[in-house]
Amino acid sequence: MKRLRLLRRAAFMFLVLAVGLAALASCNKGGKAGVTGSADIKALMVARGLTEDDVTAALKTYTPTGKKDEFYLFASGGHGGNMIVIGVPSMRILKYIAVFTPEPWQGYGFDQETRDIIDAGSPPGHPLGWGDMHHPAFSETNADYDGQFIFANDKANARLAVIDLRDFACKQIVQSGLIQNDHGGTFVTPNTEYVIETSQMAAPLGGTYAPLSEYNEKYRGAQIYWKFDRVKGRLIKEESWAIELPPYMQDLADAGKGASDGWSFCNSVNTERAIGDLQGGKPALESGASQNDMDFMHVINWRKAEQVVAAGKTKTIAGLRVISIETAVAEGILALVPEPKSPHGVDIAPNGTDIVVSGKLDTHATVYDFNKIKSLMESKTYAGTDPYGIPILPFRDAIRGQVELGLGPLHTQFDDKGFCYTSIFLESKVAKWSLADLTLLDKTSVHYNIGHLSAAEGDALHPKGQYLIAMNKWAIDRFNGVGPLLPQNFQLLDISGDKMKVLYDMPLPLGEPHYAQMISADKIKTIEMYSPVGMNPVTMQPDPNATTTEEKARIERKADGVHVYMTLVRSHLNPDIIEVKKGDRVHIHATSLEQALDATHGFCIDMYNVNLSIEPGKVCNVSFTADRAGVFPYYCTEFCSALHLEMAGYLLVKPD
Ligand code: RUQ
Ligand code: CUA
Repeated sequence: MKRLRLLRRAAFMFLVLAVGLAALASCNKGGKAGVTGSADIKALMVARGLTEDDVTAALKTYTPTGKKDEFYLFASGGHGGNMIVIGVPSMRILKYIAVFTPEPWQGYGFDQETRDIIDAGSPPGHPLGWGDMHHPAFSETNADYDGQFIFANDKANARLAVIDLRDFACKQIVQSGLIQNDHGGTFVTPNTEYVIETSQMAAPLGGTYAPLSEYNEKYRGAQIYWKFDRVKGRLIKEESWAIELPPYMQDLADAGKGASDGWSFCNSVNTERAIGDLQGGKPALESGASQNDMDFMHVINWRKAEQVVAAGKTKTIAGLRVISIETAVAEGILALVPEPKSPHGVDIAPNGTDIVVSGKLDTHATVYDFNKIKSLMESKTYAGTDPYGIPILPFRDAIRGQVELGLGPLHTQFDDKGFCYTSIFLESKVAKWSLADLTLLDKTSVHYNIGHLSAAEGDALHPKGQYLIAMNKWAIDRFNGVGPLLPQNFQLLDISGDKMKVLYDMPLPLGEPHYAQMISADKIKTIEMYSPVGMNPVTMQPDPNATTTEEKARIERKADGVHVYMTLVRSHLNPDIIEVKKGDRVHIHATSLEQALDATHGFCIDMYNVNLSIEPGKVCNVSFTADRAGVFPYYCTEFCSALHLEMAGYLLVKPD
């Protein structure tokens, strides 16, 4: 089997090389290599059943060893709770970044630092063991990705995470206490002033109780503006605020840019305010929420809302300053615009004025004109108000036009040439259309059930074009079977020409990715190690428990237990024998003395669930109670050197 696979791989590499040579030879007429090459290629193509299109696609994605990718794709890992980093166009997985879910290889959720991160976003005393990551968003400078941070939301528990792109590690998780879950996150304002998070299921704000019979009066949505401190790399709750919204099911949002900078837009479904209740003989939520022909986009002037907050016109709920609907209406910072049936996705075009919304139960993409919306708000030209007194702008006067795309349009991305790409869920297609003339130009089949799509920097001020990823749910027949739980399928499309072309299928077998953002690789500047020795990876500051030279390695008995100041360097741990008494609290402070890129160590203690990843220069702290007597070997878990197996020691727990 293995030999067959190797042979096949060798054959394919040869094919690719040969096609390359053939291409060269045909430019350089008279070259003999092309003739032989093309005969061999033909034979290989026949043997493997490949068409010319297949070979062309292979040539566009195949990335030989040592060659790097042009783009990074950061995809949410759905209920895997992690973020998946993929190179484009090779589609090679580069890293799973542990975020909402503990992950042993990275030691995430095992050392004190990362446990604290997870705990901070969990209900007190109830650490959450998973999350449902939905929408990643890069930090931005002047509305373009800057490659410094990426944020993501956990829809299930209304948490937000901050990931530092210097070391591809999660540094912070927050939960507001205001809302119960959040589909509409994360969206970043053009200079990362705020990270926007919006509730999905309405509930009494602040996590209190009210019966569903009081849904219309007591249940509310909210949009939270999390203040981001770029220097600290942290979301600051004390400087954040929220705006109360009606109990519609708020959906995705987007922050304005260019002309619409200072504004945000959030669609909603269930303006019917249905609550389900099948047991009570009422229609299911899905049908109750799909009665109206129009739902509402929420238009928010956040720049003005900021001033309302500064003027103290807020109430405090769960420690967060909240602008009430009443105040928002009185201050003219909130309006609604009708949106065709069950909208999904609201995407601001690079021009800053076109706002693209798709209706899941409508065949069009509707393009709103920000300037029209703004002047309707300024002139107070309303078509009415909703039950909460929020002005509704007239639909026809707010739009620039519509384009018919197909059944179930969802999300739109943009390229560098003025084209839009919209996912068409029910048809399993991507539609390419012209923003200027609102005309459909091309449609290509993807496989299948496409949700989001992601073009290179495709929602920034300056999209890059070239590639697009179709994020398809459930790869039913694309790959070898793995049982009933199907992987997802990311398809790479070439969008550089007039017609889109599918180049590559990539199974994604961990969680259900929702959205991804793609960034030019040259914007990502990673560190190679934590430097100088003794850095705390979360604070990126020297750790107070660091042991910066091996001479300082020691064991100290203190009032709160046994402290082990350990160093790791190829290929030994010091101390390599730890003796404690049964019942002792043990605190390990492990410091890597390495300052080379290829020198990661790990540390585990058998049967005590202790597991750390200690990259060069890093400090990890972990505490446990030695509640079982016996002899417990410990060792380094990374294959770090020829004598890696000998990088080990003993924990001796003496019986009473
Ligand atoms: S949503 S498939 Cu969860 Cu991002 Cu549109
Ligand atoms: Cu250090 Cu293996």
